[in-house]
Order: sequence, then C-alpha cells, then structure tokens
Amino acid sequence: MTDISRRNLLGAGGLVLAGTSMISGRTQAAGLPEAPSMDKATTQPPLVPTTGVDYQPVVTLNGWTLPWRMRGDWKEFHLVAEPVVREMAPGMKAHLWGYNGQSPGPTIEAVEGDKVRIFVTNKLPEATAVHWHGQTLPNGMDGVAGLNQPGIPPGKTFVYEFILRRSGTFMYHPHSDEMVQMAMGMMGFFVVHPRDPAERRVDRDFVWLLNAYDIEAGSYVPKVNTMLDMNMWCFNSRVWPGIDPMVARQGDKVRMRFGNLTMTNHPIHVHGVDFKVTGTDGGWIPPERQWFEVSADVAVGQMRAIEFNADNLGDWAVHCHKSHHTMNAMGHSVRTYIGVNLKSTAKRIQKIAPGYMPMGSTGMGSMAEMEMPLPENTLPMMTGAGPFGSVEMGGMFTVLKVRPDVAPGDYRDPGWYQHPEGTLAYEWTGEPLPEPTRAPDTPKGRKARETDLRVVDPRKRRTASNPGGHGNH
Ligand SMILES: [Cu+2]
Repeated sequence: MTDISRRNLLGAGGLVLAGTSMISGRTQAAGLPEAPSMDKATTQPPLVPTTGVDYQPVVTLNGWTLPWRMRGDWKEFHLVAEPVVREMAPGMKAHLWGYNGQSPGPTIEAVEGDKVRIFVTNKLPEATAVHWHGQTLPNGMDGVAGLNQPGIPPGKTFVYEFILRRSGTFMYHPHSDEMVQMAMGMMGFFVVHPRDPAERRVDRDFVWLLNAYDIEAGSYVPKVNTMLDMNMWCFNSRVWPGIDPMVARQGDKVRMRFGNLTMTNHPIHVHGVDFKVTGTDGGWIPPERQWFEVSADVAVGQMRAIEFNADNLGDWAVHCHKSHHTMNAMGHSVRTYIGVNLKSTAKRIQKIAPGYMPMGSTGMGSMAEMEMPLPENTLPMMTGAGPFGSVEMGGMFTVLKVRPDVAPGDYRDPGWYQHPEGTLAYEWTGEPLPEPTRAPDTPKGRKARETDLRVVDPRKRRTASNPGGHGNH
C-alpha cells in the first residue's frame, strides 16, 4: 500500500486498510492524515463506528467528533491548532484560538486498547503543545512544553503516539503558554469507550466542556488575564440561548460527561431526574459505590460522568447552579436598587441626560424583555424565549427535552413540551384568599420587652442577691 487516497480517509470508523502490514513507531513515510475542519457551531450527528469495536458514539452539543483513519493497527487523527471564529450564540462571534476550525476542538473518540497516533499541526503565531488530560502514557507523550518535549513551533507538526490504557472521560488542552491559550479557547474532549460493547452501554451519551471567556461588550477577543470575572460562562464555548437542547427518548438511559477547564467549580443541576454519579477523573465507579445527586459539582480540572433514565417527560432546565454563570455579558459593577424609589433621582438625572431610565428597583427580570440598545457583537445579559415568555437566562443553561416519540439516534429539537391537561401551574381566580397568618412579633397582650429575644439561662435566675452580669465573675 503506497498511497493513502482520500477515499480511504473515512472518518466514521475509518477503513482498515487490508493487507497493510503493522506499522509501529515512526511514521515518516505515511504522510499526514486529512485534517477535517468545521465552520459551524451546530451539533453534528455522532460518528457511528462502521468497523472495529462497536460503541455508542457521543454527541457534543454545538460541536463535532474528529474523523480518523486506520493505518495498520494505528488510529490516526490530525489536529490543527489555529485561530478560529466561534459563534457563541446567534448575534455574537468571538475570535478565539481552537482546533480544526472551532473552539472547543473536535471531540476525539477511540476504544480502550487502541493505539492512537495524533498529528498536531501548529498554525498559531506562537509555540504550543498538547496535553492529554487524564491519560496514562509514556512521559515524552504527555505534552508539557519544556518538560516533556520542545514546544511545537509555528508551522510545524508533531506526532503523539500512545495506547489508551483505560476507558473513560478525558480532555486535551495546551500545556504551553497555558493561561493564554486556554483563555483563548484551546481545549477539547477525549472519550475512550470500553472494549466490551456491552459494558456501561447507554442510549445517549453527551459531552459538556465547561469553559469561560471574558469578552468586553462590543469586542471580539477574550481578555486573557481574567481569572474569575468572566462574562461568558459556556457549555462547549456556547452560551444560552445558543446551546442546543439535549434530546432524549422516554426510557432512554442517558449519560452526561463533564470536563471543567475554567478556574472555578460548577455545580451542574439537572431538573426532573435524579441521576447517579458514575465516573470521575479516576475512572468508572463500580455500581455498588455510585451515588444519587441532583447537582454534580465539577471542580477545576475534573471530569464527571452522570447517568439517569429519561422517564420524566418534559422540558427540563439543565444549568450551572451559580446564578452568575447563567448570565451573559454581565457588568458586576451594576448597583443594586431593589426597594429604592428612583423616581425623584431619575427626574434630576433626566435634566442632564434626557431619556434616562431608572432600572433595577423591582429586580432585573424585566431587563430580559426590554429592547435596550447594545454595543455591536454583544448579547443581552439574560434572554431566551420559552413557550411562556422570556427564560431570563444566559450562559451555562440549556434544556433536556424528553419525549415519547423520538426515533433512536434522532437529536433534533422536538419543539416545546405540550403539558397534559391538569399538569401546569395555574393562576388562582377563585374568591380572594385571606391574609396569610404570620407569627406574632411579641407575646399577645403586652408590649415587647427587651428580654423577649434574649436567651435566659434557667440555672442562673436573677435574684436580688444575684443580679447577673459581669460583676459576679
Ligand atoms: Cu458555573
């Protein structure tokens, strides 16, 4: 076999080249595998394996999986580190660094025991290197520039070769000018499936990279020195309402895999189900040691897998439980005016700034529906139309949609849930309700005394000879 033609560069399950003798070690003669690129931020269908070990491929919401080719018994991938344009949500694009056209980079999928050869071409203006987060591999393949290898200079391609020792959830990211390159969006998922197709099988398997950016209103490039005060908290470099729903068929066993490459933790809360935590960075948790939760906290640098049965029909919120992480382009210096009457102040300000509108004295929910002029390339702080109005969210928020009539392998948005008669919260329109009874401030029938709120030690009753206080010490 002398020529690897394009038709052999099949992605989904890449063709095993019959008659090719086993190639081991160096790969100089082989030529580079194709480096497919993605220019869209829409969820791509999973890559179902057509040869080799069978597995349930993962779905990367608003992302895609990297095709590969087989060469001998090596599974070959080609990553290209490069500047990319990422649509964070309709109406806002970010100028990031990523892999193969997008940030996050494409998800890499392979099987436990696979020999993988990953070509990394650097098209960035500075050196980079790729660390395979969580994999146990030969030291020289670990990707820490300066420690395990020289950085990959701009324009050069390096080759990583290792064997996937265990199945589980992994990530990849640079270990070279790491703070800048990760703040610019360089990261991706790496899923290793079990060799036994029946092991830990689920019907739907979703990957969620938790990442964040600080992109000033009206600009395009993240501020790379920000540690925590981000204004774009993302699932897979997307913010609500730009994050596709997670669609499941009623009765499906669903897995969600999280990886956190931000600098703070994210308690991911899933409504409508109680899930089990089934995997951590260290691997799969044996069934008898898995535990139930409704919010899984994913700490910095960690991976978590959770699983549930999608029994409960409906549109269920899925979000980070830090409420600042479900907001877009938020100014943290906005003052709180709840309960303040701004009318007279507004009148005075309007003399200097005609058209000034006081905001926030009754909460900020109305801001979601207000048509305020925004700088270009800026998303409203909270938005997202639901079937009953504005969802008043942003950032790390999307919807789990469980339906009875979804075909296996169909991930398309089924629209909003139609609630069966009698299962929807409703307005009370009957006779006026009595005022709610409140606990009395003071015992009935007398004025409040100073002692009403003071704990009195019954062993030290005050008497004339023992008036209490510090004098007795
Ligand atoms: Cu969060």
